[in-house]
Amino acid sequence: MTGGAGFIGSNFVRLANKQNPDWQIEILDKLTYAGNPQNLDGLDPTKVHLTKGDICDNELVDTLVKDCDAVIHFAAESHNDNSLTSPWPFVETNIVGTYTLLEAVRKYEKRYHHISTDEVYGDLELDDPHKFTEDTPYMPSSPYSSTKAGSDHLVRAWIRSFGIQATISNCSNNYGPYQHVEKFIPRQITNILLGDRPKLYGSGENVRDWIHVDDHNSAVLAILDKGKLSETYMIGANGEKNNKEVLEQILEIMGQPKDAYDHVSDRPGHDLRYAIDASKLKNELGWQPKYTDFASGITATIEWYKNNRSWWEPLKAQTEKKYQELGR
Ligand code: NAD
Ligand code: TDX
Repeated sequence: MTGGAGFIGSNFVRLANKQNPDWQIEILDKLTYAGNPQNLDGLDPTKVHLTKGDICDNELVDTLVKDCDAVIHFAAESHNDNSLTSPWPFVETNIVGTYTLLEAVRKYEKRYHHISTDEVYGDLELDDPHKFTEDTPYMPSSPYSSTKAGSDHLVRAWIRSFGIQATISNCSNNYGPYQHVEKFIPRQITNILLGDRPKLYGSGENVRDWIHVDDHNSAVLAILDKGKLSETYMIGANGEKNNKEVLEQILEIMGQPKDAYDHVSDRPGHDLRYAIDASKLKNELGWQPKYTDFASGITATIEWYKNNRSWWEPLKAQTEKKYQELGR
């Protein structure tokens, strides 16, 4: 798998190792600012191995893919705000990196699963009765989402033109342990823990469809196990909430007044709403989310950040400096 030292990837390694203790998991990760080998601490080194390297390095990718049974591709440049200030790493990793993996799985005829996002479909109006499905047309808004859309198109073309054995999943916003402090939920929790005020972009009416990271990953395992080749699956857990509601809930759980935050300038091109219809995954593969109560999922996540200050404190100053420069 790629990107196993990042947020979702490292949680995937833990879950996969627990559910399939016989699997040998080889991780390829560049260890960018978003990757941390400590995220894999405590895992059995005879079962989980990390190779530091770039998914754009075709010789390295060739060597690793040759010896595996399946490739699960999590690695990406993943943060929208970064894509607005420096888009090139997004084009390189998300598009050229995916191309490099696809060429290797084509050469060695390996099973491939592609991790993607709901952001490839653009955004919805707040009152739109429709949600994103596997048939929603692509309409990405940001450099991040457009490079993820580009990578999805490469996978679809490699399936149709070369017959590779692949599946794609498009998931909504994840939360849970090990998420970088640049992202919305960890940024606000860690601000509060440091005595700083949380920062809400614009009016805070933007809606995200929150899913616990373990539910995303259990869906990926279900697709690997039972998914139909060439198919795309939407992953979501009916977790729609606007940013203001999420922030107020975090403040309340952490014993702060509900209005103890700052409104800051909005993200350019900010998508208004994402919402996922995961019926296909549920009906065809029998998948169900476990974390259906957002309040308890977010409370456990807050506890994790309280108890793991040494994990996030070294990341905080530099992340906030970048936001300060952006006025956000
Ligand atoms: P992350 O930024 O936390 O982790 C990304 C990982 O990829 C890091 O370990 C990083 O070192 C590695 N990486 C980056 N560039 C690389 C390269 N060129 N070669 C090798 N490794 C490289 O990201 P995340 O939030 O865990 O997201 C993982 C995947 O899930 C991404 O594909 C993302 O688009 C997708 N996704 C994320 C969310 C979300 O809410 N975070 C939702 C839906 C889909
Ligand atoms: O400080 C903040 N204040 C704020 O109001 C930050 C960092 C964000 N926001 C808003 C912007 C979004 O509406 O919160 C929402 C969530 O922001 P992010 O955590 O940056 O996530 P988003 O842009 O929605 O994208 C995430 O979900 C889909 C992941 O980062 C992507 O990798 C994934 O594809």
